[in-house]
Amino acid sequence: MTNRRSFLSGAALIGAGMVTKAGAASLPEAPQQSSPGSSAATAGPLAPPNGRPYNPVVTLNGWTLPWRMKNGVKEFHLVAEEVEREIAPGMTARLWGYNGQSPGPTIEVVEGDRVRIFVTNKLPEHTSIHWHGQILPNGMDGVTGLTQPGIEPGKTFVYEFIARNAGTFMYHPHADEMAQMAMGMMGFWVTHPRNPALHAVDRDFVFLLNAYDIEPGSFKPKINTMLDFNLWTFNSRVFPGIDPMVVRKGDRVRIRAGNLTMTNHPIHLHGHTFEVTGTDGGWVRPSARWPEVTTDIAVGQMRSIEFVAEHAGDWAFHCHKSHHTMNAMGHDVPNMIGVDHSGVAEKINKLVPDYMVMGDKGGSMGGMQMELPENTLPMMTGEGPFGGIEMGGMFTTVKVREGLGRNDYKDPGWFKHPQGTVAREWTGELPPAPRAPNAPAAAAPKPAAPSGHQHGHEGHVMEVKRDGAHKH
Ligand SMILES: [Cu+2]
Repeated sequence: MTNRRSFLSGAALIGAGMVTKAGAASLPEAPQQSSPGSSAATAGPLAPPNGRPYNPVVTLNGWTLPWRMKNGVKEFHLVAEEVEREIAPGMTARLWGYNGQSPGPTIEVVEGDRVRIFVTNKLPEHTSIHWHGQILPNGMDGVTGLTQPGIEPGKTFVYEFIARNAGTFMYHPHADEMAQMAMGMMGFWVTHPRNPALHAVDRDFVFLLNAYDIEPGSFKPKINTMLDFNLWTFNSRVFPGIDPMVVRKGDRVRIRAGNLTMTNHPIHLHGHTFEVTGTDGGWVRPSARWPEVTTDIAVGQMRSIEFVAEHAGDWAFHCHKSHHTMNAMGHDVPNMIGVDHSGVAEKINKLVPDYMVMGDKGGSMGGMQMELPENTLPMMTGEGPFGGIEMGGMFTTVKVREGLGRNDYKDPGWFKHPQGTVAREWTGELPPAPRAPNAPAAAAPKPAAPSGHQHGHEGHVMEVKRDGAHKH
């Protein structure tokens, strides 16, 4: 089920999708990921064609918005509109977004740039854009009713300010905010340092944490949900639809995430330690950084983490709330582990022929063949080289490989482990496994087939006295 997506180059993307919105008027073009059928592939970095130089970012399953340079001002055009977004192969959502996609395209500028952004509203209700984290004139802050009137359907507004501080930002409506953000209206913004050598990294990935509540079989999110979302997404994608972050061994890597969901996400990287080098307010001084493998990103926050990709492999990267690595269906079921259904299932089958016993050996559904309603996703999914990965939602991998090209972001396939470096079944002698003091004797699970010599006997319990001395 894992796709190897082709990465579009920024140039190809613009060429294919350019749509002139304004005719002969003075609006800059609004490049588009045309919808439906818009690509959810990760576009490669978009090298700046003009203006000050910078090291472009890569938007996970997204793209960067090209601009027009006019008398030294960078002009962008965002169009708020209905879009179709493939959440993962097998499920498409009808969302609201910008320029054909949700999230909208990433905006990249340089510290000190004068920026002019035209916002055209093609939605059925008014909207606005708040430039989350920017230091700007109050009237450019995008809060409907407080700092500007709403942008009515069919109207275009213009925002203009200087991108004062380098760092990591977001944009989203500040109009009917709960509904519009639940529908997918948001985007990433990176202001690069004036000196491209400052904070330079080899690979710089960005994405938003977002969430949807879409009933299996339907297409539109429920917009009044407060906490009980069933699709936890990176850039409106769930695993296995999220591309891997492909890096070259030895690269210095930055991953920036912004949280526009309604709960926090402890984001966890395997196989490496990282430091938080950027927050909502800018760069963290080197003396104030400390090593982590998980960093919590609270609601409304942005975090940049950095690490050197020293260890080759396919390293899991995910939110550590286990429900956030599951897809739609079945968060609200009882714990059936150890419940013996054997007599009951037969009786129920007489009434309900399709009734299945679920969960009596744990929650694993990896091997289960269950017919899903149209347009939804299995809860725990994804095939890896060793079988089912049993993940969904906010999960992907950082794939570290030797000798990749500088701008090569193509999925290299699964990691080939050096011989003898993969966990494997043990069939030799076993050392005794000490158990907690006063633990009841466990009924040892019967092995399916005898597999070599078993040490000890069934029900063998080793007592551990408080002083640490062992006795049988
Ligand atoms: Cu989470």
